[in-house]
Amino acid sequence: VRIYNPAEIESRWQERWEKDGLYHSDIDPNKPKHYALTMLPYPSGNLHIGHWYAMTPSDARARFMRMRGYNVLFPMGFDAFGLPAENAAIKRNIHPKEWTYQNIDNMRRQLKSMGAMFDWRREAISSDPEYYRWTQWFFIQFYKHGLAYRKMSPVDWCPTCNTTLAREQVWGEDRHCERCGTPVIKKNLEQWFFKTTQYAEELLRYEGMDWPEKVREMQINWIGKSEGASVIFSTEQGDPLEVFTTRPDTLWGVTFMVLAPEHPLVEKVTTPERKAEVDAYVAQAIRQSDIQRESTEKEKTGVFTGGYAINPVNGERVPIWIADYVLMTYGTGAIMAVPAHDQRDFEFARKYGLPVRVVIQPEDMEPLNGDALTEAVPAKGKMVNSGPLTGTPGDQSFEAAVKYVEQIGKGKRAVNYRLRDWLISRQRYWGAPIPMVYCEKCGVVPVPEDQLPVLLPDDVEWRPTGESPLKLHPTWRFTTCPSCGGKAERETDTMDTFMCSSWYHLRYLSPHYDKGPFDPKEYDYWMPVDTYTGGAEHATMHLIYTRFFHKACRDIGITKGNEPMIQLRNQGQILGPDGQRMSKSRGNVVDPDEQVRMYGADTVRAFLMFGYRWAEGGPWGTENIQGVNRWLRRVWSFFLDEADGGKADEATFKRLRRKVHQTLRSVTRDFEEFEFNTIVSALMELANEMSRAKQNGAFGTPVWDEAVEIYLKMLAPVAPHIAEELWAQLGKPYSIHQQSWPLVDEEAAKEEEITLAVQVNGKVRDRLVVPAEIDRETVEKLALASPAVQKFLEGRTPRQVIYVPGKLVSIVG
Ligand code: ANZ
Ligand code: ZN
Repeated sequence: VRIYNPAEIESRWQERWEKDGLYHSDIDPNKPKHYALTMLPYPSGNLHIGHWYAMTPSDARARFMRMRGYNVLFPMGFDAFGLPAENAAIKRNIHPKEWTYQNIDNMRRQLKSMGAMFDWRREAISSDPEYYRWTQWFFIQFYKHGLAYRKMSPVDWCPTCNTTLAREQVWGEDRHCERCGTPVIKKNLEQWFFKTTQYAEELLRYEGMDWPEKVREMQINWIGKSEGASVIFSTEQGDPLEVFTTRPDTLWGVTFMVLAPEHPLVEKVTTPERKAEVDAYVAQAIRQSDIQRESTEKEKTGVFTGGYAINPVNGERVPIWIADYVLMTYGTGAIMAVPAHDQRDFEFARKYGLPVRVVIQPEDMEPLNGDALTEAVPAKGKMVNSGPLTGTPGDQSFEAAVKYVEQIGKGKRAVNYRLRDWLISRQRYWGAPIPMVYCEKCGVVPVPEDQLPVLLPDDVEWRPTGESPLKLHPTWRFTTCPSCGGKAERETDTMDTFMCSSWYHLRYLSPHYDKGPFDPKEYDYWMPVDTYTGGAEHATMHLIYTRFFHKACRDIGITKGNEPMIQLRNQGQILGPDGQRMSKSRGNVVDPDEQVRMYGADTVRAFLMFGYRWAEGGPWGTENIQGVNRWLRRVWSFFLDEADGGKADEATFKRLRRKVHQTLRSVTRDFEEFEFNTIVSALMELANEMSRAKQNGAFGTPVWDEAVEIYLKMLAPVAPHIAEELWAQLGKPYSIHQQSWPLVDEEAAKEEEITLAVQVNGKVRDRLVVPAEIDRETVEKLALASPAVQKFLEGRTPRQVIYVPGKLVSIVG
C-alpha cells in the first residue's frame, strides 16, 4: 500500500508545475479569456488563515474556469507601500524597505504553499520603482486633465511629536496621539486631491455589473446623493449666506441659522461682545472628527454669534449661531434651521430656548403647535403659515417651493453628494512620491514623464523627527525647475496607497513593460476583470477608488469600457474556535503554515471550502478539518487499493453512473455560483457511493474508470496536488490540470422513474410516473391533485390517504 503523504506529494508537484510553467497564461486569441482577480495582500509579515480563505476558493474557481476551456489569468502581487512598514520599522529599527521586502519573500513562499495557479511571471509589487513610476505617471495624467488639484485642507496633527497623524493613529473619544497620548489638533496644509466627485453620478450606476447588492448599497450610501435646493439668505451686513436644504418647503419655518464653526463668515458676523465665547467654541470644535460631530447621540452644543440673517422668502431677521453638528465639509457649511421639522434643529432650539414654528401639517395628524411639540415632525404634509404657498399639498410642496425661490432669484434646485474628493497627500516616507515640483517663477510643474520615476531615496531618517522624512533629506528635496531650470523644490508628500491598489490589476498585465503602465495588447485581450474576489470591508474605499480611477482613465483615453470589474464576490470571515475575531491578544489565531504542516495544503483548502458558506465564514473547527483530512485519505486508498473481486450487476452500474453524473451536474453549478461547501460535501457523498459500488464488484470496470476520472477532475480545483498524484498513479497523462471539465450525461443522471397506481375507494382511477426516491408527502400531494382523483372524490375531503411505497396510493373518501 502506498501511504498518502501530503508533504512529499505537494512539494513535488509544486516544483514540477513551476518547472513546466503549467500556470503561465499568455494571450491566446483562439480561446475565450477569463481574468480572475483576487485582492492582493499587504506584506505585513505572514499570511493568515483569512488570506487562505479568500484565495484558495478563488483559485479553485479559476482552475474550474480553466478546465471549462477558458484561458485564465490569475495573478498575484503585493500592495507594499504604507504606514505599517514605517511603524514596524521604527519599532524594530529596520529600514521600511528592508522590512517590506523580507516580508514579501516570506509571504511569497507561503502563497506558493497553497498550490494555487498564480502566474508568478506577472507578479507586481507596488513599491518597486518600475511599478510606482507608472503610479506617478497616472498622477500626472490626472493633473494634466484637470482631475488633480491642490487646496488647503486640515490634517490631524500631534503638537508634541510635531507630526501629522493618519486616521488610524488617532485614538479614543478624546482623539489623542497613538505615540504620546497628546490630544491632536487640526492643522491646515496644502494637499493634493482627485476629483472623485466629478464622477459621483456615474458611480451610482452599475449597468452590466454583477456585484453583490450589499456592496452596491454601501457604495450608494457612501456617495450619499441628496436632492434639494440651494437658497441664498443674506447676513445683516449684506453678505450672501448660501445654504443647502432638502426641504425648501420648510423655508417659512426657519427660526435661526447655524454656521459650521469653520465657516468663513463666522468672524464677520460675530459681534465684539460674543467674540471670546465664539473663539473658544471654534477652538474646541475643530479638534473633533466629522464622525464625532455627526453622531446623533451627542448632545447638541453651540453659541450665538450676535449676528443676524435675512430670510429671502419673508424678510424675517433670524439669529445666526455656530454649532459643531453643522459640518464644513458638506453642502455649504451653513444651514437654515427649522426646528419644527428637523430633529437636530429641534434639540438645539429646545436647549437654547429658540422658537419652534410649524409650517408643515401632515394630513393624518392633529393640528400641530410648535410650543407643544416634544420632537420634530419631519414628515411631508400641507404647507401652513407659509405666505403665498400656504395650502400647497405635501406632494407638490417641494416643487412649488423650488419654483418660488427660483422666481424671486434667491436659489435653485441642487444636488449634493456625501462623497468627497479624494485626498491623495500623505506626509509619509514609505509611499510613491508625488511627482510635482514647485518653482518660484513657474509655480506648480509636473516632473517630465521621461524623468519618472521620482525615486524614493533610501537614505532618509525614517524615525520620528517631527517632519516628513523627505522634507528633511538634505539633497532630494531641492531640484531644478523642469520648465525654467531655476531653483525649485520637490513635493515632499507621498501618495495614498489606495492609489497604488487602484490599478494593480492593470500592472499584472505586463509588470515589466516600460513604454506605459501596461501593454495595450495585453489590455485588449484580458480586460475587463471578469471575476474579482475579496473582502467586503473594501466595499467603499478601494472599490470606489478603483472604479473612479478606471472612469477617469477612460475619459483621458487610457482605458476602455466603463467599469474595471464585471463580477464581484465577497467571502466572509474566519473567526477563532471561540467565535471571536482572530487576534494575537486573544490567542485564538490559527496559523495556516502549521495547518499545512499537520494536514497538507489540500486538506486546508478543502476544509476552508467545506466548512463554511464562502460568503458567510464562521469559527475555525478543529474537528471538521480532521474529518476532511480523513475523506482525502479514504479517497486515496480506495482509488488505489485493488478490490477483492466479485462481479457487479447492471443495477450497480446504473446506480453508480447516475450518482456520478448527478454529482457532476451539481458540482458544476456550485462552482459557477461560488457555493464551495456543497461541492465538497457532494464529493464526499459520491465517495461513499463509489465505495459501495466497489464492494459490489465495480472496481476495474469501465464504469468504475469513468467514475474515477470524473471524480478526480472534480477534485482537481479543490485539492490540486492529490488529484494530480492519483491521476498519475492511475497512469493517466500529465497533467490533470490541463484536462477539460467533463460533460454531464443527462441520460445517465436521470432519476429512475416508477409508475404508481392511484385508487379512489378501492378502484384504480389514475397512474402517476414519479422519481423512484420520491417522498410520501409529495406523492400524496400529486395524487390528490390528479383531475381523475378529484372527479371521483366529487368534492369530498378524503378521510384517509395511504401510500404503499413503490406501488400505489390509496385514497378513501
Ligand atoms: C432645512 C431642513 C428642514 C432640513 C427639515 C432638513 C429637514 P441630507 O439628506 O443628509 O443631504 N444640512 C445641510 N448641510 C449641512 C451640513 N453641512 N451639516 C449638517 N447638516 C446639514 O441632509 C440635508 C439636510 O441636512 C439639509 O436640509 C440641512 O437641513 C442639513 F425639515 O435644511 B435641512
Ligand atoms: Zn520654474
